[in-house]
Amino acid sequence: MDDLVLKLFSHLSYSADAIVPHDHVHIFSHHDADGISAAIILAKTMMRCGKSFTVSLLSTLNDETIKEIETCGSKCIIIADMGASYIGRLDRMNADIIVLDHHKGSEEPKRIHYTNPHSFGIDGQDGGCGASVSFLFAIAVNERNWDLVQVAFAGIVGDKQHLKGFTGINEYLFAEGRRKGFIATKEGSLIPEGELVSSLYRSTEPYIRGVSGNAEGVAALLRDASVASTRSADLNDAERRKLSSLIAAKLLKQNVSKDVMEELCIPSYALKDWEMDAASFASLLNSCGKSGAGGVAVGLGLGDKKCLSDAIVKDNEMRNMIVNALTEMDKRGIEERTNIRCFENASSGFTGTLCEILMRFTGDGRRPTVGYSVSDNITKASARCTHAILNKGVDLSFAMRKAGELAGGGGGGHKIASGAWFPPGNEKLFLEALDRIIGEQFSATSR
Ligand SMILES: [Mn+2]
Repeated sequence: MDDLVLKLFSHLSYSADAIVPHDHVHIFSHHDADGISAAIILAKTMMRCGKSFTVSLLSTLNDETIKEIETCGSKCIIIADMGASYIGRLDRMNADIIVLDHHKGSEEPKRIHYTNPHSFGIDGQDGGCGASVSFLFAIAVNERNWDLVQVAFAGIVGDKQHLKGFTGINEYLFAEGRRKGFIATKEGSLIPEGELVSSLYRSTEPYIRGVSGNAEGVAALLRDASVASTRSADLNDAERRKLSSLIAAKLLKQNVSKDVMEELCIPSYALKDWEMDAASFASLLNSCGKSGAGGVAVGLGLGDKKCLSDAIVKDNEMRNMIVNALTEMDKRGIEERTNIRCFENASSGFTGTLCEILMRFTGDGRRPTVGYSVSDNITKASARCTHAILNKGVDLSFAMRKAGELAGGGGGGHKIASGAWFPPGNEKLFLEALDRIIGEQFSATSR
């Protein structure tokens, strides 16, 4: 174990002691793939200690949802993948509290147990996520929990911490997880896993123009590649070569950047006990969490077969919905402004996901992409950019907050991924402000 990870780990052994006197633990976590992976790891750890537990998944931790924690009545509470921005308030609660977060916070606790990679010189952006910290907690409770490293990998991949190689906690988990035989790397591929017709139809990693969301396009591609196999695992070498070069040619034609092509070719991580790779596991958890079926996701993580089949159905529904929205948007065309590209999404909930896919697979990659959805009383916007755009001086967190405020609302988030909200009717005002602010950020660095 690297020195920094070792320090973080020994800090966690104190947190592990804190659960000993309690028979019941209430686990709160975030409803995305990382948060749910963390919740599964913690729930399984409690089960193995013979403790009863409750899991609550929150879409976000704010002044409203923190009340759920304050009134849950449990004497022992674990909060994963969130909490860093409420340390002071959690400190004043009358319970044994353990916070396992990786988002930047500014407060230090006086009383509660709080572990965050940022406090140990490890970058929580890519060196450790909610699931990685929760996993270290699990092995601080008992070495026998090492098998749960497989679940942690769904969180790591779900939070996209694997794209630039492993560092920090993740580097240790990868090396040990592989050595112990829980994780195996498989060569990356442009061909999606599973039954070819449906997986190509739903493919968004990559989004292949004219194939994703297009049944005739899928049939034509398979015909052109002379593929007779029906599953990706059964492809022979010639079929595999032909199919991936045809996909690569299509991606180049739609101007996919070298960086994105490289990301598509990174290895996938096969999980020994799960008959799937980490990305598929993350997708199941994410789809359940985002469609309000977090319980199904936790259930599958605890080994329930019915939950697993329900989750597969939900995941397929969600991915169909996303790919249909994408093809629709791609057909309609994205509005190109001077410094941003923008689109309106009819249904909210996955605008950020659409932004990211449209940016990486349909744009020239030089401008941030922003999407918004209008409902009765609020318009919500999500924006995404790339590392290359960040290097040109763009800070979406600042720009989205400022433009949101100018449109009568607010916003914020990360430099690379951010959100904003404002009253409906102010979309034009918001987009103009955002376009101008991002233009200022671009020109401040080029000067
Ligand atoms: Mn996370």
